[in-house]
Amino acid sequence: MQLIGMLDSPYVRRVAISLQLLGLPFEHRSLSVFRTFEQFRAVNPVVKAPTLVCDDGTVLMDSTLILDYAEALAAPRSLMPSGLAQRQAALRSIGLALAACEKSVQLVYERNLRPPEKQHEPWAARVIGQMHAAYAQLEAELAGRPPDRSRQIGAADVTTAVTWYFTERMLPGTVKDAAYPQLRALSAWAEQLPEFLAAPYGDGTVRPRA
Ligand SMILES: N[C@@H](CCC(=O)N[C@@H](CS)C(=O)NCC(=O)O)C(=O)O
Repeated sequence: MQLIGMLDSPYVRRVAISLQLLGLPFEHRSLSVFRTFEQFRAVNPVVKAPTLVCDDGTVLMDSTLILDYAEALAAPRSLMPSGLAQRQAALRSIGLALAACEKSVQLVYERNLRPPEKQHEPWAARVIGQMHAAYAQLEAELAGRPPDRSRQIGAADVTTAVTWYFTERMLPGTVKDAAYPQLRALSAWAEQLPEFLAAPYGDGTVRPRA
């Protein structure tokens, strides 16, 4: 199967890292939804990253739906806990991380795609407030449930770490003074894992481990 999209997208990166953790082989095509719009459109007319072209040619989109398919393919291997309480906690963290991710991406688009005279500061302030609300809740969740570093990283921590890294890289001014020690520690640990190193943030291609 083929994963389409650039690793500077947190959505693409969470899929690239998760597919590796699930042991699923894939080819990565680092197409941009902006710079290579037409090439992307030839694969998926909706031009959404990530896009997954399955082995039978079916085109999937949306990172969470792609990961749902990947989990089914990889079963019984899974990045989600099986116990109900643990699964509920993971789903809550993933929801918070995806909200922080969405708000970060919205702010990047507001800042980078709109001309300065068309930017609407009340909207930006609202989005930044929502992003911090999500990160504050994630920080509290992590404080109560620190990741077990002796075990394989799970789905919630993958999405949280990828999202935090994206915000720090793309919107450094919004989080540099914020005290999120748990998020910073999670990110530092996760970014050293082989699956993260093989899918580095940026415009490169996933480098599968030998
Ligand atoms: N909910 C989607 C969001 C994906 C998304 O918004 N991706 C961005 C790139 S970071 C994109 O495709 N942007 C182009 C567009 O929406 O036109 C997911 O989880 O995959």
